[in-house]
Amino acid sequence: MTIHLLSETGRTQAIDAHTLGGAWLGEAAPAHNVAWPLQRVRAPLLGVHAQVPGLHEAWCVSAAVRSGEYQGIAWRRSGDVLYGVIELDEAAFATELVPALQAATQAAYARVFHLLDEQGLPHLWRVWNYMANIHGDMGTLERYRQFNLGRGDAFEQGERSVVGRVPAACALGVKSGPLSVAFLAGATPATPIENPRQVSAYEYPSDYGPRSPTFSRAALVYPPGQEWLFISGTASIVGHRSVHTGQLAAQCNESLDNVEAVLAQANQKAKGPPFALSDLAYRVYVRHATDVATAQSVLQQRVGQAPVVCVQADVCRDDLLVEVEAVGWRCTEP
Ligand code: 3EB
Repeated sequence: MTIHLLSETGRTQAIDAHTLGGAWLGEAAPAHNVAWPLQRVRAPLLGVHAQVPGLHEAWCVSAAVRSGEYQGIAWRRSGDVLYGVIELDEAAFATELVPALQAATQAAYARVFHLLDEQGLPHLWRVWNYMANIHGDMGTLERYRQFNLGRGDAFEQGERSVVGRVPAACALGVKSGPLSVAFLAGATPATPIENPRQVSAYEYPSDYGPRSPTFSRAALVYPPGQEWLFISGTASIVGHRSVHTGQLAAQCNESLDNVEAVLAQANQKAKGPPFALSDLAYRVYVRHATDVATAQSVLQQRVGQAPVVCVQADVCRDDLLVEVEAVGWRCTEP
């Protein structure tokens, strides 16, 4: 498995035939349809990539792929790895009992778990979550907290643990659009990694919502002959508290201190030689588009020539200005 960043014109039929799935980053809709499951990340591209209408991040494989559709999930699998995308219109889930976003989230994850069980690939490795208006309903129950209720319930009903062995993830707010969940899953469990500088998200106190978020700080996963490291969305949080409120550069550095700490933990469990910060590929979410130059320069100073894509999105706590996620990979067999 490899990951490719492609402009629309960089795509070819040969690439399409070997793509498990991927994301389209950018505010504009992609000009062409693709046959593979595609998550639209409706977030403006910033910085060095701002000139192109959008970018594909594609997960490519060498073996044959098989495609399917299950209750709104577009999926492809190759061997024992599956990538899927589900986008749900919240309005279709409105009831009087629970908020629509909570119900939609629960339905999305219930369908994902059902598909994965049916396909014999029950282990979620990495999940990408996007939703509109993430800080909405602050007066009652903030929408991100509604999302956490739906996700946690679905994990339990799908007979998945909500602590310990949970997937790497991110959860961001975008301006508009459906609830969008993309995922990579496999036949073998991921090795979850936590950050000693932070309280595990699944143990956050109830100050952050009635149900703690269901994700690990990182996950090591093992497609045949490979080792992949997925570092979850990582922000300026120490313990369980947000730090450096209102200070962008300090939040960037704290986020990278956290990425570094997660990397150190991962390297203790990794099979191959240690991953360095400069070995990873990064996606950075900045709340304010005007912050991108500072964020990009702080980041690039610490990660060197590593690829960085910056987009505008809302980090799930309203006092956080930036969030950094990363992925690393290598072959473990010649
Ligand atoms: C944090 O550390 C920042 O709810 O899936 C990061 C990664 C965050 C994933 C999620 C949330 C999620 O709490 C927010």
